[in-house]
Amino acid sequence: MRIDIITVAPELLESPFNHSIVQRAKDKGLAEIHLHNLRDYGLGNYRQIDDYQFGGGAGMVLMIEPISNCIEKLLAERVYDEIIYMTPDAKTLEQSISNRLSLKENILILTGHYKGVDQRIRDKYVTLEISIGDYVLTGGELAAAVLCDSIVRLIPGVLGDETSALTDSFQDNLLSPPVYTRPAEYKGLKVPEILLSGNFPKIEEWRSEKAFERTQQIRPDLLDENI
Ligand code: 6GU
Repeated sequence: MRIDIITVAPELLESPFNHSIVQRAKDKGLAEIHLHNLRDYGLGNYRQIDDYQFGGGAGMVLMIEPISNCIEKLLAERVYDEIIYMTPDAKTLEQSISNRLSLKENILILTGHYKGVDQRIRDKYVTLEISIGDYVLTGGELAAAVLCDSIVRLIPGVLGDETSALTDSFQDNLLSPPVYTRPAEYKGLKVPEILLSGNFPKIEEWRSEKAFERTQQIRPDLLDENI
């Protein structure tokens, strides 16, 4: 998979993509991530990329021309399966979206800043708009890092243990059950007996029960979605 990201702050994305799962995917040749600094497409001597909004109001808007020039250059090189705009005024990211995106060849991600981008960019190029939750970040870069991490770890071959992504929270709209490791007792705090029993059907049953209980307590809204 190839992911291109257009951003005004590429340095915010370098660290997350040079560590952990995403680095592993890059090393294995399963994912490529290319950052494009919007400033390189800025207009005039000052490389202008934003301007005041028509109609007045506080906050700058990213201009159509630099973004359009950058997108057109990339579109001339390859076909994108999705052109995604990261913005708080969009549908919230869910596991099902990451699952679907992990099967794509080429994804282009545009991250906003300030008041966002000129609406004409969204109308003309963007095929999918994603928010990562109901709160406001300074820019879309951290949101793009979240999206990419959630996608890249699902690419077949990226995770060492092929089954581990399947048992994540949310893969079945349930939160994960509690987990424990050695020691079996620490200062009087014990691991549930069942996990030490070696009775694997019973252990699975216990885990399902706990996952359901936890979901019911913390995220009952997820259970409605299972119906
Ligand atoms: Cl995608 N961008 C920004 N700026 N804030 C957000 C967001 C995105 N998702 C949640 N908050």
